[in-house]
Amino acid sequence: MRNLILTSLLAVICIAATAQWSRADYRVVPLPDRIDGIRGADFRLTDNCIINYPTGQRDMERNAALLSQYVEELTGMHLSTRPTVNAKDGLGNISLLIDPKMDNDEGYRITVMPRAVEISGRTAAGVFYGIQTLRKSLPAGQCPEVLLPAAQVSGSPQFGYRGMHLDCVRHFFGVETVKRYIDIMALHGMNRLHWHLTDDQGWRIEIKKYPRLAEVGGWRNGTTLGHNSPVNDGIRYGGYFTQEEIRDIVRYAADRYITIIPEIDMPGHMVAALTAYPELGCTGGPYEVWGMWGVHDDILCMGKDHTLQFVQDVLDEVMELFPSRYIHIGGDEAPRVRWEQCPLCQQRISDLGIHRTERQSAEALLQGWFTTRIQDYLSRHGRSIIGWDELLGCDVDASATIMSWRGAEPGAEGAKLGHDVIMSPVGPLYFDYYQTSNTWNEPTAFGGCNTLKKVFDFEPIPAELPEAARRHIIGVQANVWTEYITCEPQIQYQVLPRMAALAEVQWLRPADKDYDDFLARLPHLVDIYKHYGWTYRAKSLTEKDE
Ligand code: TNX
Repeated sequence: MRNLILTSLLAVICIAATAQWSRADYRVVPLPDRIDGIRGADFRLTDNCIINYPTGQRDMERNAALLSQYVEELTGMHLSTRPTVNAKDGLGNISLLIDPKMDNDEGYRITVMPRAVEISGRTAAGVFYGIQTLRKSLPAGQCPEVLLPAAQVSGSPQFGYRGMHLDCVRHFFGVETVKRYIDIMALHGMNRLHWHLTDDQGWRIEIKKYPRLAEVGGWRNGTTLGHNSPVNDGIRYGGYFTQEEIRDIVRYAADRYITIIPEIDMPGHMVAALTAYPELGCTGGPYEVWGMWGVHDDILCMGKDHTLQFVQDVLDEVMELFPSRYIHIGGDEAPRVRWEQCPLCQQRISDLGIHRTERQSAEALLQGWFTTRIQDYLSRHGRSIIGWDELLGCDVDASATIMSWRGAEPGAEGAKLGHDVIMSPVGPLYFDYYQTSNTWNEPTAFGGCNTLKKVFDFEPIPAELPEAARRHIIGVQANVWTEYITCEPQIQYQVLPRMAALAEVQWLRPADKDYDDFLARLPHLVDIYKHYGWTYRAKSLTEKDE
């Protein structure tokens, strides 16, 4: 008898414990705009539930499959999916629905009723964000049943452009790592991957017309140790993505509503290409794929028609691979010392009738001329350019989107001039920077100190920006340069949990942001990181911001 009582007591305690563990909590990261309780019992999510999607809609079918995959990864429950046949299908199940009456293209609404769950969006992308919110509200760990409190939960992003950048040049990361990066972005509700594919230290995209770009330009003979020390490891290093791999990654991202924006940096950061095709430079070389970090004096020669042809040919293949409306053409850190000395570049300046102004050198205007040609070429193909904020100094047309990296001020200036702007200032959005001022025992980083709180507190729309310019701030992005990041766990360490703070910046209206509240919601998201085996900086959850 005593045994029986004890066992029953134990059972009750166990059930109570599991019940607590297996209740969904909709206060996820990024926080939904509204969570309104509905009267009635919890919905019981078990593996008897089916995920319905509208018949004949491929993207909704994929959404259903992804929801099923996420639930299984987190809880072990296997939910099957099926096209909806009639309204009764909803009973006891989860239904994915398109609701044209919703106003934000990427907004979502989750309605949890005692006997049915509906995830709606104006578009399939919106439904996907609803799926992410539901996913993040689940416990991470084996459980046979989750109780979903009856409620209506809705959210919509503040910015249409919610980006992360990844430099696959300074160090090379393969298909699997990029796909996992995309998974991490999807979990955080982000939709643009700015993929840095070419630079002085390597050319990482196969171009059929110029095979030496990847074959020769894809490899360097060694890498400097430390922050540009005189010691080079002498180890040949490199790699590149084949076009087939790129297509695969682009599709993988698109399935998760992430557009990949490729960056082909020009006219600077081109030493890898010059090594492969020395005639593209002013001096004719020889050049060597660079094993140091920083800004190199050798850039594309503007005096040769061949250079312009080369760039267009490369962009033809890039456009073929990437359906993105935007192509990032770099434009940063292009020293003009070679152009100043190069007779062909000087000839071009005089042929074009370029004259220096009080503000700009003739060579700065030459970069403007080049950029405008590329911009025209791409726009004839229905594409638009994004360039780094240096473009503002080259008199480019206002239809160029500016990526503000040397602070938020260039972005504010650009917006006033009528450019669309993406904010990704070094402080606090360079995730290759340290996350603490106490750098002892941190993995080597570029420098700086961009804490979790600084990221959270960032306001992409500067307070003093005039009303008319505010709508030009179309988005916000964090950048991950990889001079000092050599492997995937280190990428994850640099971005997690700072991406969580960025997600709140991208999704929430400023008045809804609350750091303490964010910190209270973060541990559950971190449980999900742990569950997936991702590396993250645990100290950021507890340390006081200096
Ligand atoms: C500046 S951001 C660069 C990159 C470096 C980065 C390091 C930009 C347009 N140029 O080439 O990798 O700093 O943080």
